[in-house]
Amino acid sequence: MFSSKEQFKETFLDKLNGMFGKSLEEASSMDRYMALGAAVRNHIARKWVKTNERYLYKGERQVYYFSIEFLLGRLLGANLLNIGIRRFCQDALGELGIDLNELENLEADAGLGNGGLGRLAACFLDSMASLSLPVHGCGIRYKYGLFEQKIVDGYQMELPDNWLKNGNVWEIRKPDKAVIVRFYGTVRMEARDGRLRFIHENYKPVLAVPYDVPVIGFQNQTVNTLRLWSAETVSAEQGLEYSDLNRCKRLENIQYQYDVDAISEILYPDDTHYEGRVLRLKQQYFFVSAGLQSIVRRYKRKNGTLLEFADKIAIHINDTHPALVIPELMRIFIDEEGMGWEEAWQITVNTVSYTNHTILPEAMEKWPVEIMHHLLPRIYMILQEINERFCRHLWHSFPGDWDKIHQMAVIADDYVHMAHLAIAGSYSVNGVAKIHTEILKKEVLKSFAQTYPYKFNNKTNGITHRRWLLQANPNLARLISRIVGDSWLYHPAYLASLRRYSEDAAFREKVAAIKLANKEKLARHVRNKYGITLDPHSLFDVHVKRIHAYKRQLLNALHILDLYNRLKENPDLDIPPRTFIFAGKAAPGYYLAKRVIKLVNTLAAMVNHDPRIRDKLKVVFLENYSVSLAELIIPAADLSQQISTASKEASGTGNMKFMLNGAITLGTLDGANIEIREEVGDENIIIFGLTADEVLQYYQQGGYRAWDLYHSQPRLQLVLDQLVNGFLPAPGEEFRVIFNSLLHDNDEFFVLKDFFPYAAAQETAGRLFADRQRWGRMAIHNIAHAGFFSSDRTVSEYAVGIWKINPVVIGDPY
Ligand code: DL6
Repeated sequence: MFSSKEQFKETFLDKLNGMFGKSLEEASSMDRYMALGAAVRNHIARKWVKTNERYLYKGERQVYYFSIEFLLGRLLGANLLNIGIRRFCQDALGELGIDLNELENLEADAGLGNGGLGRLAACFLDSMASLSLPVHGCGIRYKYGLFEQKIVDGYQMELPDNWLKNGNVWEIRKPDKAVIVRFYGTVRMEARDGRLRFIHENYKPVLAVPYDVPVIGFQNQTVNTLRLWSAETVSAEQGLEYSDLNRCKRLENIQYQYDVDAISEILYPDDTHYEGRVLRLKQQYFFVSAGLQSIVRRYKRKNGTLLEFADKIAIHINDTHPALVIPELMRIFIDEEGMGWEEAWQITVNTVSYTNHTILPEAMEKWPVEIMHHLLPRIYMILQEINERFCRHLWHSFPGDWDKIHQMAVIADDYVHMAHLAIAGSYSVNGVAKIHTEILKKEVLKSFAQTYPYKFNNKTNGITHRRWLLQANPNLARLISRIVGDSWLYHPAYLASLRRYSEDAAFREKVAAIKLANKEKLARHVRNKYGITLDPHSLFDVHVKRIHAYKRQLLNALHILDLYNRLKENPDLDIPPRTFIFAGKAAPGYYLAKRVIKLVNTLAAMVNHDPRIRDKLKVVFLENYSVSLAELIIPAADLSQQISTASKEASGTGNMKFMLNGAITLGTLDGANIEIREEVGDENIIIFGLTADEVLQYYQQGGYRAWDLYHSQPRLQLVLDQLVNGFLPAPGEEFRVIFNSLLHDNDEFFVLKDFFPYAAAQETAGRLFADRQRWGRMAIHNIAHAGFFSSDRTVSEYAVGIWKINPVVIGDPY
């Protein structure tokens, strides 16, 4: 621990001198940020080493959480909070004339993820360390994170996110722990010592170098590790075997360098569309192979044998992107460790568990056999063997039912089906919200659930209340602790004790005052950045998340247009002033989603400048949605739009962050909204629209007749016509594609079908908001019931129900 402010200041100044050769006066703000980060990292270094030693010594089961995305955001603020020295640092730096907030804002977001899946992984890391659980992350150190979004003329432009340009003070490069990953080549079989051996030859080696990032638990002694792998060319210094070295020399040319660099260069910017790109498969195998090689190597060094591997190691795969852990573990066990198939398979299945995050058919990964075979010849052989044995096994469950076996096969119709592989090769398969797991079991993966009922289970998602309340909304966090004590920090379920204060008018006032201050802060940001003035007393109606047809930003936009029409017709329409806030990125190739962004910006340009509606409506689209921006927006929200087409959103986690900050959900009965309703009760949430069963039934019948709605509803007809008749201030046929998707393509996501129920729900929201006392009660009920949605609860359920691990308490290292 820093013994005093003086000692802290001395350490900080030493770092500044040592790292940059500059005095405090000479140093730039960035130098100061880097020096502070380095001081903090040094500060936890001993705990980090001790945590690793303790894990090794205790011999308890370790979990490795493999994820192709970790959407971490900034780390300085979170680390200071978790260590428990934020206030102390703020004061000490203040004495040096340095503003800690300013330094925190200089940090680049680690945007190594697209959205829900990657952010969930980051929340889990925080909870795992805070619960003293021996869990490590394994992923890719992308040189460029998710693209930076700029809005130019209302259109989304994508710029590279060069987040490492100033270096990353949190990571430690560990070249001595590098391993080689092999691509391409051929496999030769050879009989030796009475055994068939598989020799992978003529491959292209890639050096996987780990960068370790500390994951600091909340006010405990645990510092876990997130290991991110970076691809490098192989060179002589790496101490390679002679044969590898020769091959590398031959390969040392520009193309080789280029191919290798590409592997960890960029994060693929689409989370809902599977794309069969070779580079993506390379990324997947790259981190899977590197991660497993290092796990097995470490395990063997300690234990000598692999006999108890599955008792001591659990590998969790975050969706199917890391599903190659299954054939790769088999390869290591069989080819490198000399195990027989049966033994290797048993250990593999007992080691691996899998989370499914989507039922969208277009997101289900399947790799063309040709690509798999060419890129990973030995892995493909193993996949063939897995498939053959799996199909034989299915024959016992469904004798003679070839159709079913074909539907469930790991390899079928020239594709490798990754979800099928993940289910066949794991002991646990979980969905991420009750309804999602039910849909998996009853619809999407029904035959698998019949075959392996014991594997399927639900683990409703969660978020870390430390980042999303304590850090993002410190005034509310302080108020809560003053009123009910701070046990909620360690046991978020204790937030429930706030419930009775919903009847306390003075407390409601205080909560409302904090909300107003957060809204003012956001309004200042909007004014400074966009020159738009927002009324902080208006209803802040927020829709922030990836832009996707199923998330229905379009429904929100059409309703704004309808409201605008009605307000123009009747400027005295009795609605509370509203500020519609949007943010979110569209995948660069997702044409329709990008048009929706343009539509929202077009509405903003029209509405914000129309004097006739007298500031009753404002629309803003905040560019470059990120974890940091979410931390600014969410505490300022009154209404949280969670309006996906029912059945499509596996869980959602934004919904949880908003309720934790006292926003009321306006949502469909989809994903975790259903469980939010169970927690807060019907009277504290606004629900509308088709249910998942109704949606699925419509799909079975081939949809509904969108044109009938268009012809029978003049209000809706007007709005739709306005998209294409030149009413909107945008060039020519800009929104024709949206019009067509709704009418000619028959409204796949039921935007028109849910339009009037949505408009009615919005009216309800406006009415409730106008009754400040009622709204205040609802807000407090939402905060009080958010404890269930802490990722501490979720991760505890994984620990007990899937991984079968216990906390390992790390003793005080000082
Ligand atoms: O489980 C985390 C998150 C869910 O909350 C979202 O509902 C879901 O859409 C998201 N899925 C993805 C894409 N997944 N794949 N593959 O991000 O996961």
